[in-house]
Amino acid sequence: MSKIVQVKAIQIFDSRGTPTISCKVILDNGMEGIAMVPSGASTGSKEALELRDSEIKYHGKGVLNAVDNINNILGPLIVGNDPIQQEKIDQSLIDRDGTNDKSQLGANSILAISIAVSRVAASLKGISLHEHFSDLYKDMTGEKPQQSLPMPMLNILNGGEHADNNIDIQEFMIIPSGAESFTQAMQWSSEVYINLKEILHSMKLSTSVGDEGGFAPNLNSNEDAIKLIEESIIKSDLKPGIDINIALDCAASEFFKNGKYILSGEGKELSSDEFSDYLKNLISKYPITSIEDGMDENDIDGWKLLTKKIGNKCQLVGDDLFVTNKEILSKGIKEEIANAILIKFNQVGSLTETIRAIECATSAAYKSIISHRSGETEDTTIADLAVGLGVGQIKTGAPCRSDRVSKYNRLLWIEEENNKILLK
Ligand code: 2PG
Ligand code: MG
Repeated sequence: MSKIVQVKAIQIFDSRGTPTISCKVILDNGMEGIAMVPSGASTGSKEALELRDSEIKYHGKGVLNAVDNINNILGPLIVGNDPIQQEKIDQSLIDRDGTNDKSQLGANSILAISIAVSRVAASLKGISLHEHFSDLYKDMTGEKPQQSLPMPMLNILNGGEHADNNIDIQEFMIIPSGAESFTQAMQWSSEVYINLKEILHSMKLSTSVGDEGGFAPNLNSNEDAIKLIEESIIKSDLKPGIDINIALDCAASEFFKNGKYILSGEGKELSSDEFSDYLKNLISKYPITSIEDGMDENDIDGWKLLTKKIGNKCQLVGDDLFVTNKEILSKGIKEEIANAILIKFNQVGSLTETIRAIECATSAAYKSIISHRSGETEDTTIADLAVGLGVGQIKTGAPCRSDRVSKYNRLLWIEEENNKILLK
């Protein structure tokens, strides 16, 4: 048995230039696992706490206290443990923090260790990280998942909190559903992305990009964004609704004020009923097969309405709604709201709890989508998580910018090296 001998963290930077944590777990045989923690901009209010220093330095966003918590408290706590015992290690970190939302020592500190432990455990076993995740799921649930390449959801037009334009919906994604391999899915997506750039350029619209690598032009309405995407699919000699579908992340909590959905870009103030009709109208006109956070995270009646109206025709994904939290998801399942969950491990703050949320979704026939955050690093762990657990879907931004393509590039290698792991 190999043991953890040292856990070491430093402060690094994410794709927005904001500090985040990098953590190394080192074994007695010299092996190392390294992890970097992502960070969101449109966060759910029930997410586990991301510990930030409240000093003037780094605009109050330093993570030096969280780094200290790793180096001085949490790291020493797990020295001597076998890294294969992920659940046991995660539980001891959670217990040492002792709060429900990890606010004592920080979800970012706990997650950094949790991921680094999994990475070094895979090296120790001499297997790929996705294989290791598949084993972990089996150890925790008794069921070995069928590994698969996930269908990518690529955010090619950014609005909301992720861009400085006037578009209220946060993400306009393409899903290359008709592709037969991950490589083909990425080829089509990159062609659509470049064609969208050419169309925007020819219309004299901005081609600079938002936080997730998608373009961020000013447009008259959300519907105009969808029309431009449809046009760029056609310009790529692909068929909207057959080769490529469209997905939205409304991130509706960001524009829900005093009981109304305020679409300031198009001068509309809508009730829950009206906004659910607005979305229903969009899916009837365009090949939209997935809508995330179509309602505010606390507008449960709105969610019920939306699910009743379009839940049988469209994937309805809870992100801010469920925050990768098994308990919150279970409640939502009972209330029959949404039919899918977005999985972001930093929303809950450990690998074990992330896997439990996925298991809970699967057992209720809710779909899971593994997701990046808008603030990312070159860490590619989510690519392996999507494959190892065979969840079938990943969203990790545009096919542009290293923080986004690093995940897609990892998946291209997994496809190349595993001819038995197919696109789901
Ligand atoms: C989302 C995410 C990722 P953020 O809302 O789904 O796209 O954004 O990380 O800012 O919460
Ligand atoms: Mg979201």
